[in-house]
Amino acid sequence: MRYELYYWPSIPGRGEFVRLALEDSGGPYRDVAREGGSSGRGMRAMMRLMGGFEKHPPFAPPFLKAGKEIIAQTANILLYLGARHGLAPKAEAGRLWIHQLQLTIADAVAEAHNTHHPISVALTYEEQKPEAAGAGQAFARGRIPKFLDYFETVLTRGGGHYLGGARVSYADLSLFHLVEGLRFAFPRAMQRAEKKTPRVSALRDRIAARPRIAAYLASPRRLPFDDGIFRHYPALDGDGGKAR
Ligand SMILES: N[C@@H](CCC(=O)N[C@@H](CS)C(=O)NCC(=O)O)C(=O)O
Repeated sequence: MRYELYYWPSIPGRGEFVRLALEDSGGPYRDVAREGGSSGRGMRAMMRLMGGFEKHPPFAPPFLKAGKEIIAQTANILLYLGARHGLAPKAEAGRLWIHQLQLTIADAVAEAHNTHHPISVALTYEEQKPEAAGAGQAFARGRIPKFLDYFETVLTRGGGHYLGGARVSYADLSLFHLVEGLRFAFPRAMQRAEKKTPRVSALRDRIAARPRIAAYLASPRRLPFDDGIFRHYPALDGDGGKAR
């Protein structure tokens, strides 16, 4: 099956969690909203699916078209892909465990996003800068270490190289992206936190070295971080400076 991924064309964002699973499984896929470049052809196709007459319309990207199915919600898409491409255990207990880890990663992603939009997604960052500085500093101080410690504990207790134990899953690919995003947005906090979570850092390196992922990271398909979910505002990273 040739999958179609739909996600905003200029940021890695939540689309990247799906992209990493698609890249790692090696199957061909279309990144539809990026097609046609500045002509906007791909974006129009994405907006048509969101605003059209689908029986199961997605609320927001990312979503995946697999044959006639349109599947949205990042963790839901990965649940689907994981089962079909050897990126999740076959037994139900294992599948639910990996899904649970993915939902925890989704919680961390939402919190990271909400540091620069603490009042509302509907307002710009500039409209909530003082609140964002407070939210960012609390996230950097308290929540980043808490999330990383949790994944460190999972890796320790699992006794293997991956979150699920001996075999890689989509949750490992997602933890790679979470670490990458947090390093970009909160470099100071991450430098501090990662000193205590060597297994998480080693997992990040192990994923980056997977041949298909390494090839993807070196390709133009990989988008740089900028002003998406993971944004670098020094004042949010606890440098004591003024919010910019
Ligand atoms: N829980 C959803 C969140 C989806 C989401 O918030 N997508 C963002 C981009 S990363 C979006 O376009 N949101 C539009 C909106 O919420 O109005 C998921 O994990 O996929």
